[in-house]
Amino acid sequence: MKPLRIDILTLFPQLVRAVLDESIPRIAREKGAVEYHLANFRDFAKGVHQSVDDRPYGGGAGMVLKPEPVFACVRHVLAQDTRPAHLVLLTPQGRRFDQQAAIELSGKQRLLMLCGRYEGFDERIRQGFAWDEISIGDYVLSGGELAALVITDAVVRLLPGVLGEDGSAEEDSFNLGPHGRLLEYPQYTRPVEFEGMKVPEVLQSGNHALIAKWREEQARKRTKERRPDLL
Ligand code: 6GU
Repeated sequence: MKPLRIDILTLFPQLVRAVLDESIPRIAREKGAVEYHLANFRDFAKGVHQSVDDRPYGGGAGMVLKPEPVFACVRHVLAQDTRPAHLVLLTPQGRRFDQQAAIELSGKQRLLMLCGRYEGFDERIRQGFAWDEISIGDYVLSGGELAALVITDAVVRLLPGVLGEDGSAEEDSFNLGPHGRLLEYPQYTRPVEFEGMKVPEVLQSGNHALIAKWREEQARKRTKERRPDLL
């Protein structure tokens, strides 16, 4: 299988690179499951100041991302590969990102993510391409970079071979694991007693049927207490 190609268009490629160079995003790349390409749309801005933003028509606070450098950068990046790209625009106005969306995006051949800054995008950026507009939650970030990294992390860990074949991804909270859409059960490792807190006897019993039953009960209890909306 060809690696998933992820293009991230950002004014802060070093910020993005720093995260992709660690932990699971890095391992995913080293295993050949994904390739990352960063582009800075400031490189496509004209004039000595290479401005990427300007004041909003009609007045108001803040600055707006100009269409020209973004269009030029998106077109340049798209032309670097013939695979069809799924275009993601990071914006708090987008559909809410969740595990289902991560699964969906992990099935694409290529993702192109545009990270905005400032108060917004010129509306013609929206109109110019068939964006999948995505938000990672109801709060305001200063730019799309952290959202693009959240999505990248959630997606690449789902790619075949990245987490190993032990079902780690399947058993995570929110994935359709052995207990359905439930939060994870409590986990323990050695020592068997730490500062007076003991590992439950059942987990030391070696009785796999009993352990599975206990874990399912715990997952249900935890979900009921913390996230009843999932039940
Ligand atoms: Cl995708 N972008 C920004 N700027 N803020 C956000 C967001 C995205 N998702 C939640 N808040």
